[in-house]
Amino acid sequence: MLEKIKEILKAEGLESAGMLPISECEIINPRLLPDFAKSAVMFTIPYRTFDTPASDGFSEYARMYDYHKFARGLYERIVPAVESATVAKVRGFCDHSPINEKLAAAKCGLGVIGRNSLFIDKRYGSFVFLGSMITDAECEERAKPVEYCVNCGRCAEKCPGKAIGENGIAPAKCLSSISQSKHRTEEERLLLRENGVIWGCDICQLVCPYNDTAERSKIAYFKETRRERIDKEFIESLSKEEFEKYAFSYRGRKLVLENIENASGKTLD
Ligand code: B12
Repeated sequence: MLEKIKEILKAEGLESAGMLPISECEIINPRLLPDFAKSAVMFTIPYRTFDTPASDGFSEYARMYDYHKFARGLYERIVPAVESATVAKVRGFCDHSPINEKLAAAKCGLGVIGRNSLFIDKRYGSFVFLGSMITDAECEERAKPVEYCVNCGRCAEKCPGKAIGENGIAPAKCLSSISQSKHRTEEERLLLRENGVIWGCDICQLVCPYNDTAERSKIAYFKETRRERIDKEFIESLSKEEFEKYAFSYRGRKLVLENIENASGKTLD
């Protein structure tokens, strides 16, 4: 079963996949869990295409077309193929998923969990998105023991919000979370400004030694849509339809522009 699914994913340029029983997954959003769920297929979607990181305040995932849309298109193509190849019921997720995707990928043995709480793929480092397919097939694979990074501590040391502790990240202190929030304190705005953060944050990934030797993504969707520079003029110039192709659109254009203004050092009302 897993071998057939791997072949289908490989034809899409996705080379790393594993499977585990649903009982081994941490359910974080029970309402999304299909009632037929018996197993989860996890796979990685590499998105690092850069050599030198951009410095305009937009994190890597935000400077290319939205990965949720990539996943939607992918599932439209592969779910029917997986169902007919395996006679199983399948539902695809990415991010908005019933399970803790990082933990599930680690339990499939695809890589390790970093101190920054992110999943680190063996070949592509942490700049990978995770896709999950929940199926009604009995799982022949056993969950692997979770492996962790070497704990060099660089991510915790460099995290501007001091969000990384011994037990993972405190989401409320993570600048990625703060940048996406419509309600933040003046202190949080200052933290964004001082660190030039506009949308999402990659600091804990950029300092991670596992990313030093990571391979680059070969996926055309990310390679072709990545923008080297994003600024106020660019955001303002986008039509509604173009704007909505980016992941940052979900909070509206006003917040993105407000964040750009904030990072430029201007005081906001
Ligand atoms: C909610 C969420 C966020 C939130 C909160 C993150 C969090 N750790 O809770 C915010 C907005 C901060 C966020 C940011 C990012 N995210 Co996010 N996110 C998710 C989502 C939807 C759920 C995560 C979750 O709740 N997991 C379950 C919790 C229980 O586990 P945990 O994440 O390990 O959380 C632990 C800590 O938070 C800790 N904890 C809780 N409170 C406190 C308090 C203190 C003081 C301490 C020390 C610890 C602590 O306990 C938890 C259990 O061990 C997943 C998709 C999914 N369905 O899994 C994507 C996901 C994890 N995100 C992803 C990405 C890409 C990012 C960003 C890199 C985006 C960016 N560039 O800004 C950043 C990275 C920040 C980071 N270092 O984690 C990818 C990660 C891929 C990978 N390689 O691992 C995922 C898997 C989405 C996907 N399908 O690709 N994310």
